[in-house]
Amino acid sequence: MENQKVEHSYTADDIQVLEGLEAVRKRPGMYIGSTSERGLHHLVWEIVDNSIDEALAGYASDIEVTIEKNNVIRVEDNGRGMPVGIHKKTGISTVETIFTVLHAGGKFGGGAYKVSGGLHGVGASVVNALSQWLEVNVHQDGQEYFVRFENGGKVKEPLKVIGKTDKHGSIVRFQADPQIFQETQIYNFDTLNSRIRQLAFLNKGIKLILRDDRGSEPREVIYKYEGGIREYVTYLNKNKTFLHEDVIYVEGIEDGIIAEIGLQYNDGYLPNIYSFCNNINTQEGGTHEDGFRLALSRVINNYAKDNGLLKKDESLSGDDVREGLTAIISIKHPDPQYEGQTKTKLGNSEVRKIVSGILGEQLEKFFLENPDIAKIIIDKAVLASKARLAAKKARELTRRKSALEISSLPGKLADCSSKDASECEIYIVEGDSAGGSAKQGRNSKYQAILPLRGKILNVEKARLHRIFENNEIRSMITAFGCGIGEEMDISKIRYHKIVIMTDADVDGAHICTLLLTFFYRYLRPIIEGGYVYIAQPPLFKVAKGNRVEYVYKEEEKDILVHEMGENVNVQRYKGLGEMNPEQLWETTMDPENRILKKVEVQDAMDADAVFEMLMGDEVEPRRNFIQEHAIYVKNLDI
Ligand code: TTJ
Repeated sequence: MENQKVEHSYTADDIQVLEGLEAVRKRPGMYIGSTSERGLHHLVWEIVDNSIDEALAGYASDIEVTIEKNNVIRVEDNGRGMPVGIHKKTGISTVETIFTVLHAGGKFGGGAYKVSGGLHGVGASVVNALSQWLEVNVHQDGQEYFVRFENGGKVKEPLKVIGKTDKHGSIVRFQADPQIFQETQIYNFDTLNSRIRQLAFLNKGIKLILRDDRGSEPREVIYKYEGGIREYVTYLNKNKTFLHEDVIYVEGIEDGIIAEIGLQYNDGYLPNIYSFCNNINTQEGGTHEDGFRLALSRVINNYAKDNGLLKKDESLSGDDVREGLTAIISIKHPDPQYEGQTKTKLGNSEVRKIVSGILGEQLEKFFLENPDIAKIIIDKAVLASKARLAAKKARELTRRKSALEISSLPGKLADCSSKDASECEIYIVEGDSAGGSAKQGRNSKYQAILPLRGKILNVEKARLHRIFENNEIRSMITAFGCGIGEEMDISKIRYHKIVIMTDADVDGAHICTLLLTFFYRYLRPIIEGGYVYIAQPPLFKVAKGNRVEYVYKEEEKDILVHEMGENVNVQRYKGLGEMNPEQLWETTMDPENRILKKVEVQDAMDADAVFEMLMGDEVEPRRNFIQEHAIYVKNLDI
């Protein structure tokens, strides 16, 4: 059969279309957040979300993402295939419309829960606008269709049939435009991998494959979780000691809103609760989390009282019932409203009651059917409550000052002379000897130095009053000046840059993780406010004659050595202590030369999530893990 062409003629609409895509190219940040590495990866999610929608609608079971050589991304699903007919409004094929009309994505799906209509759902046309080229293949009703766009979304030739097929589904391939993504066009396997795994957890039964064809050996991971978020909770708790073997799982649907909750208690003290709406991590919480907390407190308190585990006039607080709790709350909503600073707080008020109703009813039933598990959970909450009361009493007895009131600065702190927090920096330095060099090398007007001795306390393993007792932590709290936890006041902070400076080795990365976890758990506003940085000391000093160069990235060493020719001297820095004060200033502290990595909330969350693994007894997996995943090894120029 000869190739068929789909009717096409240019209309006034086409011109408008191109103006729309031009707007995206002019201000890409408005559509994908940024043109950094993060924005680049965003392109992938914009496309994948469409396939997820098709799978959630029940028409696709498999989604495959491939990083091809040259950093071309390919996404394939086995759904119905994007509609190929002429679109009434635009007069061109719907496929072309999807890729050339801004915000068109959501209107063509047909699925009930449009992930692509959510927070990031700016649509496939944005990806097209920001691509050097993009190709679409649709397999549908025996025909294979094809269309290609170039130079930011200009159609090369209208959609046409290119052959026969017995498959069905959609395939999109694109190359990000280097003119737009000037920082990097290289995809990070780990970044794609962790989000794809998360999508597999959040959408049970969908098979998600990630392939990387860039290396000499292709790499492939396949995810398919029949248990969905039940398995997500197991995964998050896998290195912890759980208090009951099976994850408690409830699900329900009401007014078109699907709610799923998985929870399991471990023997730790801090909660690990993550919530999602339409696969988006609602970091600021919202009505689904409120509903969850309401039901959890209500059911546990009622059951405890009814069964004599708690006196009638006593009650367990929210903090008590969440101690050591790992939970995922995932809802799918046809019309989500997001609020908050980062638009990651779910605002739909009807959701509170729906989630609390579903969880309340089913958790109550679960407790009645599993009294032994109910008792374990309630005993844990009662213990938490007792510990909290005891700590409060002890505080009152000794009239210990709250964190905010502790006034005298720690003796180890070499403070800066400026009192203008916006220009002040504090370096938290691993070890006394590096601390000494930093003190000598610093600019004492605006740089303060706080040396830490050895490892800081693992805040995951201690209750709040123990944390207050830890010297290293007390030093940090008093130096920062803003208190911690509930009594924190970010406006009192004494430094707008808090710089973690540790050795560029595994132990250094470990200390960094401990610090990030502490900040994430008890000082989150300093991370959200963008005050936390990680210093990047150089890995090598390369010298020849009078020329001395410092190298911060492993890959750059060989290039430089090659460039400098023969008789070069290469020194590997194993620790900060190997540098004299001048070198430390020059390479790691001088704002003119230094490289600082700004810590994002997600980085701290990751540090927190991998914590147990890092704290385990086995050294080897820990070492490997840190080397593979240490976010603090990635560089960023400031
Ligand atoms: C919409 O309703 C009619 C049948 O097809 C439905 C649809 O759009 N399905 C669909 C779209 N499946 N997969 C996509 C899709 C896949 C990728 C990789 C990219 C885009 C933009 C859409």
